[in-house]
Amino acid sequence: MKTLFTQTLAKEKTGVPPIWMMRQAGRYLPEYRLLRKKSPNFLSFCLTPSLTVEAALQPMRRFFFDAAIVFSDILLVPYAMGLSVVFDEKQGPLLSPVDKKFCFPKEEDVLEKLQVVAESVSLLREKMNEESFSESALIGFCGAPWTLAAYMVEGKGSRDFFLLRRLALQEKSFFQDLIAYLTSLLSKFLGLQVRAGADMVQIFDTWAGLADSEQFHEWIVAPTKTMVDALQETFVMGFARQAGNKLFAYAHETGLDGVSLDSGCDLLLANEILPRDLVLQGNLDPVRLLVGGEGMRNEARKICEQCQHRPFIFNLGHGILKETPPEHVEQLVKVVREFR
Ligand code: 1CP
Repeated sequence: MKTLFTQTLAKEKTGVPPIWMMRQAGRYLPEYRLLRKKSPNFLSFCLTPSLTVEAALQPMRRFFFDAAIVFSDILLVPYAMGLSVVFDEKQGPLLSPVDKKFCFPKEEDVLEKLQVVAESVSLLREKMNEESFSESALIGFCGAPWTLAAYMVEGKGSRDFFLLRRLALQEKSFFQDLIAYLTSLLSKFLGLQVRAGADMVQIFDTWAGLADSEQFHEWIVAPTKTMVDALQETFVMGFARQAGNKLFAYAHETGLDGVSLDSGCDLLLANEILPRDLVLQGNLDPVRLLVGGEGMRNEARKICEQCQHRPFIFNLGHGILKETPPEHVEQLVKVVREFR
């Protein structure tokens, strides 16, 4: 059965693009906020497949997106590596920070702990088939080595990740080891998700914009290429947020099948300069979705128009904001589906 999503994965252009949204499951949905109460904390929620599957299905039932994404978090990997990871309501994620004395745990032990994510993927596929979403794709994901290193070194979210950038320069040999370790681990982690039933995987490099051009090549392009090579036949999408003009190298040198674009990226220009068979994904500003109305609808049509002659997946430029009215999401899906 050919669907918009599988056609796009096969790098065909489809006219009307398939649509899903980063953070399509989560706090903007009242049913998620209710479900979330069934677990004492966010981490234990992510470690309970019956709950993660329900969370991933909620937006599918409302909006019939062309793909579901497994409900998990990029910081499950540092947790599985033995770091303390706490999601604080106000401060966001808090981790026990690593430094050059960090002892890397055995890869098999970490992957064993991450097996729960593969369980979420296979249970989600099963439930999607039962609930008439058998034609929708299933997306697996992980954080990129650079972005995970950012949280692991800094110990929390940050605007500029100063500790990360200083350590990458001052303790280069340790940083090299950290990135190499994560690159190998994450390749295998994505492999687990693919074997469990993921049709596509996305590598989230949320903090790619912080790397200078030398670091971008060393810590982002090269590790991404290693991961793509390890995943062979798998369809791999990368999201190097705010990479600016370094996106060109990211698209050309990694072997990625597609790139997800942030809202700051000029889609018309990206369409012109990036390879014709590269799938583009993006890039409506989440604030436009939050505000809604004719402004949102016009911008969405413009995005569809600009990419109608290449393989393209409609998405946001970053995750849905928690204040977003769900009705706006419904309206956006309608506009995209009606695009001609
Ligand atoms: O209690 C809650 O509901 C906590 C909010 C929340 C949710 C719903 C967090 C904490 N993570 C998630 C789920 C999540 N995280 C998903 C699956 C949901 C979906 O997409 O439908 C995914 C794909 C992620 C990925 C993720 N987590 C990224 C990469 C993408 C991005 O948004 O840039 C990052 C950077 C994180 C870290 C993280 N987890 C949670 C928060 C609040 C943050 C950001 C912290 C910061 O500001 O640095």
